[in-house]
Amino acid sequence: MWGMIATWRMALEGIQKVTPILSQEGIAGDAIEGAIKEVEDFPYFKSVGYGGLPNEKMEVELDAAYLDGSRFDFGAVCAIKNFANPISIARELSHYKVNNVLVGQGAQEFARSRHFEEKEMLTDRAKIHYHNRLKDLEQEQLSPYAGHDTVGMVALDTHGDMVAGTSTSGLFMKKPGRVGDSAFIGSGLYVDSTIGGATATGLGEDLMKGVISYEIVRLMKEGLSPQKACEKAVKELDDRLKRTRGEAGDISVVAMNRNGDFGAATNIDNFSFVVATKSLAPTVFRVHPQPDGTMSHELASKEWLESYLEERMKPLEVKE
Ligand code: SD4
Repeated sequence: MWGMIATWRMALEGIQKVTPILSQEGIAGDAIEGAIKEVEDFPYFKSVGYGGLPNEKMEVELDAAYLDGSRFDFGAVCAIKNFANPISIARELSHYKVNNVLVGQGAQEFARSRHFEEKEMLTDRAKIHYHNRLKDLEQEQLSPYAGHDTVGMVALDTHGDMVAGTSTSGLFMKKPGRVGDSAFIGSGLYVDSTIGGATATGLGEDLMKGVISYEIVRLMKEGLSPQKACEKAVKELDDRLKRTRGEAGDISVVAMNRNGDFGAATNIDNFSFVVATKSLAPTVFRVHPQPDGTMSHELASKEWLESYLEERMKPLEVKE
């Protein structure tokens, strides 16, 4: 068996690219790194890698993490600037015994010393988004946190090894130095090859409070299917936050177990995910929460897939 699951439709091309690695008995780590790099390199996905949306000071600061669920190797970079592929740097850091999580300048110095590709990650398109958001904020008092899509993935290879990875520019207009859940083991991602793995996207500040990826893996260990584990973890965190704080941020998750069974759940309307297994070509599903806390997974239509890309690639007008 092999399989791979990822947050959001934007992971489709990356997953399509790496499924041959998994089907030809390659390793999960190479599939995760290869697929996430594909998302990082695509300039129109505005919350991951190149073209990622900047912070308040119009600087692109990126978070990424890599966890090997067999060896329990973990690496992460936080608020790193001007490197093309944070996921590769996180994977490299996972190979060491200590110094596995590096932030800001320390992460950049490490990446430079290992000759990772340096790149100006702020695109002209992202500058227009920044400018327009400032205009919107002036006029409509929009939340600076609206609009964000992190890529998170879990892969299972034919050797039974599992790996998880994340990459994000975090929240648009975040404070410099802000780090979300994506870089934190247990929150943005978790995987144990003897059980399964999970990864999250949404409002990092809230996702962390439920250590949600770990919670999903823990529920799978108790015997829940990936789908039931995702549903239960999302519902409990959403309820808990609403009860105490009156509101819950966006919470969306995907999971896969060691048999290649998968699940996805969300508390929002427009979450999508990509999954591929030995018996399922890379496929995009949209997730619709039901009133009873269960989810329906709808196969994304051709029209929906096309309009997703069109929307992201359409010319941007600079707001006056
Ligand atoms: C963060 N969780 O930095 C990330 C953002 C995200 O979909 O997932 N957006 O809080």
